[in-house]
Amino acid sequence: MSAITPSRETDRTSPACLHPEHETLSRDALAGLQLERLRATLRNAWDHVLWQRARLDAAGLHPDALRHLDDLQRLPFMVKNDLRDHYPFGLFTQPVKSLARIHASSGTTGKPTVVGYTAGDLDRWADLMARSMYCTGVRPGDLVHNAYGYGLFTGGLGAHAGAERLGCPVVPMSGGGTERQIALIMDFGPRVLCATPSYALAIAEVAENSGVDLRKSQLAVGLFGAEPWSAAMREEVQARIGLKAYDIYGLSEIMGPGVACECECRNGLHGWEDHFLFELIHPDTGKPVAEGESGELVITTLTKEALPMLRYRTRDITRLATGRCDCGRSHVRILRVTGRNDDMLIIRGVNVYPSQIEAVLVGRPGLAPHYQLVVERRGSMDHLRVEVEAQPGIDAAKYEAMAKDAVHHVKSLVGVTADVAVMAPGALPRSQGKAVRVRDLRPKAS
Ligand code: DLL
Repeated sequence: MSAITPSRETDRTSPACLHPEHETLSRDALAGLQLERLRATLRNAWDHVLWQRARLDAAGLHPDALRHLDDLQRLPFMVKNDLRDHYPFGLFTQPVKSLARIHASSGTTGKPTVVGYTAGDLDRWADLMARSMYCTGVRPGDLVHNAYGYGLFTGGLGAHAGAERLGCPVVPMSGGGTERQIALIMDFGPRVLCATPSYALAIAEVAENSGVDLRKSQLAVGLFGAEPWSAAMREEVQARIGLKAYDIYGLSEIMGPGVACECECRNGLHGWEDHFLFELIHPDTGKPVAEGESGELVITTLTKEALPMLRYRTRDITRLATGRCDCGRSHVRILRVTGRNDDMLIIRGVNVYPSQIEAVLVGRPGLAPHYQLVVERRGSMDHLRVEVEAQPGIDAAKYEAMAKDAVHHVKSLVGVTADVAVMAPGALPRSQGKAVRVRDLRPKAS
């Protein structure tokens, strides 16, 4: 078992809550732990949720019959609609009165998806968030400025509990009130910023417009997630705030933030395999994809008590990398999540994710990293218009030439034909949480 590389001279022994011994387990030992935990999870689901029992029985997967991790592949996937169909608490293993907390997704259409946690679930979540923070270089005592939204969204409370668990004081800002956020960052001197990448950028912009240089603040580490963001966006946010930005992933159905997180090597996000089983499937066939290929992430919880999720289709598209990371951790690496299946646009037969367009636009001379994609139906064809802002101070007479240049790069790098409109600074809405990247003006199918 190799040790995890310490990052700073001041590094302290990792707090016990992180279970560092689990992070470096050999693959065999990890598989043994997963099998034991999977059995307990199936048992919990079979005993307490009739719907799960019926599914497990139909698949011949009585908890005692589970011999290998691969046996789980006999079980059909779970999807978001399964949660909606059992709204609000139908898939919980315990009555609500014995739970410690409820969260719900912000679902833009239909009923929200509701998730529940026992006190033990919250405890493990805090541990995993603390572990995620630790592996980005956050250490006990570091002041954490938490600008993820508090409430039904899991970002705020999830990051909050993780920071406290690690022994970090937290400034519980939530999203919004951007001027105030900036003032407190400058006055309190936090070392760590938690926010969506788009809100981090909005904070940077407001600071610049009011003459505040965030690069002179104490901020050194950013834990950014909850939405797709490109490598170009990472460069942009790092340069403008003056910190090192790390990608953190999670979803409420599975837990919340801290399902996976980058370490200081930034070689992919370590998916915490002592608590989750990760599979990658072809979104159309449901068959596993080969290592290195892109596919949809499917997650099974191994330690969730209140709401065990078995083979949950996240809709998130990514690639997986196995093999021990330079940091010493053995857990699988989830490469950047490029987008959700649901967000994929098909423009004249070409599949496009907003983050691919972002990767082309962000950093192009004269363009600001604020954009939206507008999808319209023209005749029988879908049409894409990219609206992107110019940087402040650029002569509007140049917008047209900049737009032409962007059309060319979008076509050659993403392979899709789009109109591009370069707009004046401030023309597009700013995010305080998850950015809205697509305005879909196509008629809704009835
Ligand atoms: O967004 C949890 C979270 C909070 C993660 C704070 C990280 C930081 P939900 O609101 O349930 O939970 O949304 C989950 O957001 O299925 C992805 O599509 C997307 N997402 C989350 N993290 C990332 C990321 C939280 N790092 C959905 N990169 C997921 C890309 C992400 N997409």
